[in-house]
Amino acid sequence: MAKTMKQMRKPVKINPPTKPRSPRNARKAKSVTSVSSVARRSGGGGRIVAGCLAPHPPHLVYADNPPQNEPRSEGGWEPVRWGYERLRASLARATREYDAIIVHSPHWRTQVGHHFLGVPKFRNLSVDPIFPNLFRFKCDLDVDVELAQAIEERARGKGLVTKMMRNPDYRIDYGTIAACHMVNPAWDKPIVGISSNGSYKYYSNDVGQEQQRALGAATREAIEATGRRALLLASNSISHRHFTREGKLPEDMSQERIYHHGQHLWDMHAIRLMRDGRAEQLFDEMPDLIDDATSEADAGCLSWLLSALAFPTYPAELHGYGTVIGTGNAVVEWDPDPRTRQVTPRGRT
Ligand code: 2X7
Ligand code: FE2
Repeated sequence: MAKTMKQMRKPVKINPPTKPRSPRNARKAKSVTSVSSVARRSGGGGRIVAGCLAPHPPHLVYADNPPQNEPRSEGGWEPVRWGYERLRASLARATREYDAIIVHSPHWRTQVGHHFLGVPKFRNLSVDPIFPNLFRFKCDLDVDVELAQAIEERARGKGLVTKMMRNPDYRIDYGTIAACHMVNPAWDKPIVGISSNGSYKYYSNDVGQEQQRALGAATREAIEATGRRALLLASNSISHRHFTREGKLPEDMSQERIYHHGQHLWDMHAIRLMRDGRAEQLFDEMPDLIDDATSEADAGCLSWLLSALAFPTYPAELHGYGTVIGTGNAVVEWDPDPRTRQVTPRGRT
């Protein structure tokens, strides 16, 4: 009954789930438009070069010691940082050039609508409010405002509440910066920043899911219409139960481990679905992942990405996995182009 009440307060009409959720029936009602049919209609020639799960713990940037970040470290969290090395090498292969990075971040939280960075340049100091000891990053970045606007318009056309963020003094959140930095430390590409709308928490997981499905489709259509070669980043951890006390030395890896066995099982299950090419099942199970693993997927980033990629049935490449203060972080890449797709052969995992 509580769920029905919440659905009645839903602000937009985008395919509310009509049956109780279960992995088998949750997405049967409507399938998204296929990539090829949209491309044929737009004739814009744009495409998604890769879609990545690109988690953003500020610890990763701290451990990398880039010149932009003030605090210094002795390293740490290497399994995840090696994953980012592998992802960067994969994206640097021939024919994989991209024009812009589109990043969806949990730490730019907007309660009313989906917001998009709408200022061409930002230069400021971004400080993590929880870990100011680890992340004080001098940010200097360009925004592809035209692409942002194109996504915003299409999202609005699908019934979502949207807004272009035009405040030039806005401080870019660490979820956006950390993911972009780990993927492209040269910062030589413009970005499109997308906020995380609070609908999963304010309404329900199902409402959040449907909004991200629409936002993902809008993103894909805008990329194709504007002719951009785009790299998509979903900036979130998977399981997200984290330590509540920091040790004397944050990078002391003798203290780093998963928080709870159930969290590990959910991380492995989600990764398996990605590697199996079962994106639709992962999308359907997202509400359970969110509730059972206190997952940061309640920000909608991963659901947005799966929708933008039109729910891949091809396998994703896992570049790395590791915990950061107990949270589960996987660096994963989907390559829509079968000519460049490289996937490590699987064992029993
Ligand atoms: O924002 C984060 C996170 N998602 C995971 C781990 C550690 C810190 O911050
Ligand atoms: Fe986070």
